[in-house]
Amino acid sequence: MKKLYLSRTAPNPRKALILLASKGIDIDDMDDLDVVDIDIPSNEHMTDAFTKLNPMQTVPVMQLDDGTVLNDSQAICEYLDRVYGERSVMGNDVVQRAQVCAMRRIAEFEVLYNFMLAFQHSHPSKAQRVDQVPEFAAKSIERAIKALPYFEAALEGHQYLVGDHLSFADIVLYLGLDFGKVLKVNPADHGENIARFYKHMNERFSIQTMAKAKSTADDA
Ligand SMILES: N[C@@H](CCC(=O)N[C@@H](CS)C(=O)NCC(=O)O)C(=O)O
Repeated sequence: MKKLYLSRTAPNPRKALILLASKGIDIDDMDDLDVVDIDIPSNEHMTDAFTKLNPMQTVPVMQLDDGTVLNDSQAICEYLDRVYGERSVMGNDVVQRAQVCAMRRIAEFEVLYNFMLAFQHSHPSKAQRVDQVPEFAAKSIERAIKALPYFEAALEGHQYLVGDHLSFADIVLYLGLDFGKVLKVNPADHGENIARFYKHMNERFSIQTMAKAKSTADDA
């Protein structure tokens, strides 16, 4: 049985959860994959057993049947995309794959990563993990915000960033915008297209919606 170690509220593990959900796959109802919930606030990712699995002490981590360990969200999502579901969210032809890759990297490095840096340098829960430079937080938020007009323009007249279907670039941009809310950056304040995009994605993939889907599945 494959194992996927994750936290359902942290952005990098959420990439895998949303990727599968976007393909109509309920992660808690897969025949060949077990989910192992890791509680970051209580440092479950710092235990000896987990550190042996992933010396980087981060989630998500996936362990395949033969023991192979994938300890990066992009790698795990590439794997999940190829193995599960019909349509690839990484793009369905050479050009689309390249476009999704470009958009995904800009969303990741300019938006999500800068918000994550701001959080790591300002939140008390990260003080032990990060040598915090509090002034860096505001600068990182500024840099993330500076990238938003690019996405506002890309979404003009389009529901998704690449082509007519949801892609992994949309998932990463959504997670970046969603994480920005933790830092009091409201997507609705950064253009009509971003506001519409965020609302649409959030209706499908918010932490609350996905938790509800899980509890409904559990209740059934
Ligand atoms: N490169 C890694 C980064 C993963 C990462 O930073 N995960 C965060 C959650 S979003 C984590 O595990 N943080 C643990 C901590 O901050 O102590 C990936 O994309 O998988």
